[in-house]
Amino acid sequence: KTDDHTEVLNYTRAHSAKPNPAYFGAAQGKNIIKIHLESFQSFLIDYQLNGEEVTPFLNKLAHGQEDIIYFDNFFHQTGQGKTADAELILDNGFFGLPEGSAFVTKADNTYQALPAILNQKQNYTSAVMHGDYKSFWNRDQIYKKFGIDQFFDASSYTMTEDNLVNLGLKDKPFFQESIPMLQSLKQPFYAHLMTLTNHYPFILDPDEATIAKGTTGDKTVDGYFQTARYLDEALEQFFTDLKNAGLYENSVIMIYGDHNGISENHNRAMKEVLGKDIDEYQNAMNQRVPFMLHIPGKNGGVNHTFAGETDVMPTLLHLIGIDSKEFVLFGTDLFSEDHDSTVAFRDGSYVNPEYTFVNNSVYDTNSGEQLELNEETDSLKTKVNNHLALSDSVLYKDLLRFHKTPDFMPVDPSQYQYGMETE
Ligand code: GP9
Ligand code: MN
Repeated sequence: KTDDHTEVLNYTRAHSAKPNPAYFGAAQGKNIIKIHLESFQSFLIDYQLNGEEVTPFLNKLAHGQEDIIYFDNFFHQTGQGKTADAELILDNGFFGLPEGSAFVTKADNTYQALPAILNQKQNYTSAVMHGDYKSFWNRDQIYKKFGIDQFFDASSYTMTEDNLVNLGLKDKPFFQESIPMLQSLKQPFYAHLMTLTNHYPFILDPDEATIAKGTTGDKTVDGYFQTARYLDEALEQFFTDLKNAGLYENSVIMIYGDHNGISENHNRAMKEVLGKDIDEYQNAMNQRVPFMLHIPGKNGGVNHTFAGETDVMPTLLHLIGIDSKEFVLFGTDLFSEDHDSTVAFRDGSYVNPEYTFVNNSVYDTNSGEQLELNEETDSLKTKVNNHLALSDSVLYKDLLRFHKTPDFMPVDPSQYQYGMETE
């Protein structure tokens, strides 16, 4: 119904944050290289295992090397759709579903996704690169709805047995083989590179491991350090290769962790790793994932703003010089003075600089001390539930069918094809 569309639109328009003039259009015409760090949690940054840094390159980036802006209070907002939820959120600015994966169940919906918007408004081309087969998570169907021009899936890479571990292609050959693909794209481009090695069950060939395993006795947690180190090395090489290929200078580099890698089933081992009890407060803190941005011409450093994955799309649109307010987006620009720093989790929990609300209990975000529920935490709870419900109605009721906005045409999925069609 169009009433539902109006209700959502009134909400997202009122909630949206106006751009920061110092950042609006700052990256206009630049390529966007978006790097997905599979299952990477922020606790790894600066973590020392037996006195040794686990991810030395990412640590340098987190401390401003390469003029990277590191957001150290950034949280994932995914649900059961895991990677697919992270992709959905980052490219559409609303949440995945409370159950299942919208990539699979809502592929027939209408979308107004970032790749299509960048294409229509600023003439960008788009590509996704990933060392798994194209139908996983129904990507080959939904990417057409997002207007993704090219999808380099496993069939574009060297998938020999030596090159495979965990869910697919190892990150080192993946990045290496992606360079010529990036060079083949018409500029400016929006390219999304999705890594895979740091994925459950976190296995790595011993001859490729350059750090010892953890010593908790929990195989998952112990292996996680080795695959995270491998990813870190792959990323460092990729930065070098991007520079040598002449692709670094003219590009925004965006790095993000999609969701947690270590679930609550591993609390005993994580207590040993972090040196503190993993109660529900600490579990919420553990949902931090890195978010990093290199914007040509801007200085790097640590930014402590509380934010989540829904905030990425409005931030990118503004950096490219596109007003986010005309689209149906639930996050707010990270650089805006009006940024909303309450981060909603998929299950209705939330975190902001003051309060961490989980399972109807509230904690001081800084100290972890339990607090009494109060008027403010109650009203935030209502606000978060309403926020999630309105986001869900976009998907459940396919509301973008009704959303018309200037200079944006509905995407025609039949215009896109990825390799040989099998269906
Ligand atoms: C598979 C990869 C992993 O292609 O994206 O997905 P996940 O298991 O993290 O959802
Ligand atoms: Mn994932």
